Amino acid sequence: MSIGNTINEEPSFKYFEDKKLSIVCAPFCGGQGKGGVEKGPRYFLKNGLENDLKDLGWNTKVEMPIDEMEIMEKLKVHTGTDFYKNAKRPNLVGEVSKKIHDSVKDVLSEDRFPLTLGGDHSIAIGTVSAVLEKYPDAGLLWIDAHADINTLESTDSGNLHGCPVSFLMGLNKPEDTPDALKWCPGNLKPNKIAYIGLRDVDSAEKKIIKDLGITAFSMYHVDKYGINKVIEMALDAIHPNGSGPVMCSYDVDAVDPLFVPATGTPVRGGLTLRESLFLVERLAETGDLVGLDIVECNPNLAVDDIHVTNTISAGCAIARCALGETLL
Ligand SMILES: [Mn+2]
Repeated sequence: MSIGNTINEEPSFKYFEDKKLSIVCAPFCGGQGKGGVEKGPRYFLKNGLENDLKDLGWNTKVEMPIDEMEIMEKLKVHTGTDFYKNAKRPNLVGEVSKKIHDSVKDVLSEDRFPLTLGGDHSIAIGTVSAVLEKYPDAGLLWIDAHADINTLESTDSGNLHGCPVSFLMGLNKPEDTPDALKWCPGNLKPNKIAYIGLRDVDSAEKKIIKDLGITAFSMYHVDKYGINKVIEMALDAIHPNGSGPVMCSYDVDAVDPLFVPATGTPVRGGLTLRESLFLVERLAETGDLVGLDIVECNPNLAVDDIHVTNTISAGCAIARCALGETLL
């Protein structure tokens, strides 16, 4: 395996040598039913994330492609009226993810690294699409307790934060795709995505993953092989020739709820805090990272202030480690 050749034990960013970065705020909760996840970007920034990234040598900017108050007003209108089959608010998700897409596209056109802060995971329809436009050969690491690959036909909950991968891969029939989501090219290939952290996968999703031969490492594999080996196998799957651009879409529910309690769909038996951080430290070490999402921090779901602090500080640490922070 040639991944070993890229090990240099120091973070590097081949595609962003000028170390310019934009924090793209995506305060959106319409891909699921629980209010509060739209507060994520505000809490990350309040926790000092931008300064932390400056301290790591990044020239930073903050982008606000969607207006939180406006979205909350639209949410009231769309909830109860915006349906497609079982899917809830597809037109709002489509409209918002397109705005996120356009922002990430602009960020990349300025050779800035896109760090997108959710918001729920439906926003990744926008971020990943934009990264694939700039880097058509990019591989995607989807770090999550869930596979988020339900189609409009297979989703039980109707919450579109459980469906972004199906849109990215074009798995929904054109006649099933709501107008507002038709902009998404859906050209992510099954051999260009790898999952890490799965432990709550619907039976329809298991079938899709098996039928398409998608590389998926559940918590079983993390236990069996260890996190480093799993990351290397995941990178090898999306870039069999050894290296290439890597986008990471990181749902904080991949992390065990002991460490990240304030998230919408927690599942026990997840990554430890160190495994969660090592994962992105290891990605930074490859130098191949071209984009990062951190999604699903929901301060409203914390039962006390310590839950909020633990969740937000874990999210910020994931961002810092992905962007060059090291222990020594
Ligand atoms: Mn997710």
